[in-house]
Amino acid sequence: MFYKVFSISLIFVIASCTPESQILVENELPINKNATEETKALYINLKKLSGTGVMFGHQDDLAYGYSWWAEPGRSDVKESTGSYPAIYGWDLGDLELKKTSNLDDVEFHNMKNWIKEGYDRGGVITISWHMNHPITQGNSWDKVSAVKEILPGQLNHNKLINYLDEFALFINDLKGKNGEQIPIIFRPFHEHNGDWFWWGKGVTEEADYITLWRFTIDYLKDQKKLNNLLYAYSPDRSRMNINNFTESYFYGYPGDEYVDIIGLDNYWDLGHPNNTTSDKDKKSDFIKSITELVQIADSLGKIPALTETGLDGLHNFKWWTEILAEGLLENLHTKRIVYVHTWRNANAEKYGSKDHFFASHPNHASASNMKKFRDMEIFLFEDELPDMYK
Ligand code: BMA
Repeated sequence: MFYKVFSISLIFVIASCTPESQILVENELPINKNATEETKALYINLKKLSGTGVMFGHQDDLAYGYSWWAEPGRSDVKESTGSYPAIYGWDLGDLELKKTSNLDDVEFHNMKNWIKEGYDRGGVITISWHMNHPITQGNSWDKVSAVKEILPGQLNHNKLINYLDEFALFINDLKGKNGEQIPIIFRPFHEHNGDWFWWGKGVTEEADYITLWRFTIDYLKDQKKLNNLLYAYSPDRSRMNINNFTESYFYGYPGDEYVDIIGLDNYWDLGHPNNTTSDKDKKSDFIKSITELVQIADSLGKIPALTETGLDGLHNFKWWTEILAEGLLENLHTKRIVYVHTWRNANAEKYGSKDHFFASHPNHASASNMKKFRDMEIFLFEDELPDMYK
């Protein structure tokens, strides 16, 4: 495996210097061969970006911030750095229950408009889904077996179908100015190697997870004819063996025909409070995780991304440059990650006692450091993006 990963990535690096390879990339397609023109363009442009720029993303960026709620035009990222993020993340949890707002109180009607707004400005949209438990009425964190029971032929399969139908209705409503479907990076059933979601390890068997993933993608693609989705796979670093990263990465991997983006959620190496290893080891583990992630993506001809990261509460005011940027600038591989996506800035009033935010808000002591990060050439915010849809 290592030999294969190494040799193929070497070929890719050499090839990526030649004009021929540019032609090769342009002819490449996402897993959905019927993807819309804009979705194909996004796929190619993400690939081309690798090595030239790293896009910055933020969850729920336009919906609310640390000290405001649903105020048009606002964004903690913009107010801290001068630009909106390049990637906008949204979560559909509770949509499947036909609720009008998601699990974090973002109204779906508004979410659709914010998705359109970000896309119209040239931003890239990613969607995750904290899907509620399909059987118990519990939420995503209800660790009761469900995956086996909702697979094709099983008693509760219709629950999954109903949920996916709700999803398709939502996605079909996302259209750009010319009536085109807005391309979306969809990241379903994330962090499946963790033991906290009902689709995760310990509750769900690996083979059942793979079947769930494949069924979901086939259904959305072939039955619902959604041709504007790219698919991101994103295990969580905290449950991976860093000395055996590549092998542990593939736990639950649904196969090359089912994944466009080789993602990783890594909070663990970037200051997660439960990680008690030394700062030096955290840094080298972070670098190792991203280096190998990029090597895996290269070996498969796919797109590497840090699909979730951040330091909750940003108590290290220099986290942006000293932890995130330093790790990502380490070597030729780490620099080739295509985007980094930070989690939400929970509204302090709504969220209650404890701070829960991952991007700087303008009055926080980390804001000037985030601005420094934003000013580094390699990190791309919305106002620095090339046209991602042509
Ligand atoms: C978690 C936390 C929760 C939130 C959930 C879905 O990481 O931020 O507060 O409800 O994500 O966004």
